[in-house]
Amino acid sequence: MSQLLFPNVILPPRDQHSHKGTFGRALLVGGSVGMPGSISLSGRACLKGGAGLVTLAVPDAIINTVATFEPAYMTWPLPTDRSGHIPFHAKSKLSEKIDQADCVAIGPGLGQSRGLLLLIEELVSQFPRPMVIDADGLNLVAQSEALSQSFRAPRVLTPHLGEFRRLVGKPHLTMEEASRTAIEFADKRQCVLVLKGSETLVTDGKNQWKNTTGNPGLATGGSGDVLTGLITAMLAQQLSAYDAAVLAVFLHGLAADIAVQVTSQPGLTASDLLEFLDDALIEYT
Ligand code: NPW
Ligand code: AMP
Ligand code: MG
Repeated sequence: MSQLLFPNVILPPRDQHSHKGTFGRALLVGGSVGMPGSISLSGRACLKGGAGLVTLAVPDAIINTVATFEPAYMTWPLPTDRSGHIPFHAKSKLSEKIDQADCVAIGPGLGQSRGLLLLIEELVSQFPRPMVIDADGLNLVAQSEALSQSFRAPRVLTPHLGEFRRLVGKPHLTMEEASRTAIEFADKRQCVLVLKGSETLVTDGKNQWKNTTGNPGLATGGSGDVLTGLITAMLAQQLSAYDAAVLAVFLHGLAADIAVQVTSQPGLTASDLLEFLDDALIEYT
């Protein structure tokens, strides 16, 4: 915490007469039977990061569980297929909400199936506004021929090393090699790449931010799902894709650094982390 390098990104102070519509409508798509928690953590982080209205589109089999985790977000039921995932025919139900969204996140706890591959191909190529792609969203992009070209709208991809190896089809990349490849990937595919690790790299191919906040307390299930929600919150508040990713990565790590002043590193959970996002925002602004 001693050598804090603050990013040069401004989250504008809130206008006295602002209202929830001012801070954007975020739609988060994910969850599956067995993984209701991940998308909930993303949704809660999106609220804590300041998005005005947050809706979680999840399989109807888990919607009651997801809704019970947090009263401040809304939920939107999608069908559940026999494997507990969202099927391709959920597209029409989803589009009712997607059309109203200022930004979308897809992937936490989503799982993988043939139907989801087709669904993500449509969403990622057609949604005209910013989108965060994480977790199984990345694994599906990695399998898609149709998504192997440049992205045509702002896209933030948030792989850890394992996910990045799948994305580029190189199972043995070291972190050092991955950092170089990430810059090339972001440049070629016209996206923002967040290569997560102990020193997360954010790049759009031209600019790089090497993050200095965070600690091994973050090495716990769900901490990446929190980051996804936080990036989405920054997009909802109209930061550019690159600035949104940089600020969210910084605040996510800062929250963890503040957290371990009062909890242990092993004892830090992703749910705890949410409670410290406020302190990080206060320290930042
Ligand atoms: P290892 O273990 O080092 O040998 P996966 P996932 C490798 C959901 N979650 N960080 C690693 O190798 C997510 O949202 C739900 C991490 C291993 O082979 C996803 O939808 C939760 N891994 C889904 O689970 C809480 C690294 O990659 C593989 C790595 C699967 O996501 C948990 C692991 O990656 C979770 O968020 C690194 N730096 N480097 C919930 N509460 O609902 C290499 N690996 O298989 O994509 O698993 O990240 O857990
Ligand atoms: P995920 O694997 O998707 O849950 O993401 C894990 C999150 O925790 C990412 O934001 C990582 O950068 C962060 N993280 C994991 N381990 C560490 C570590 N040792 N030091 C700092 N951050 C970490
Ligand atoms: Mg993850």
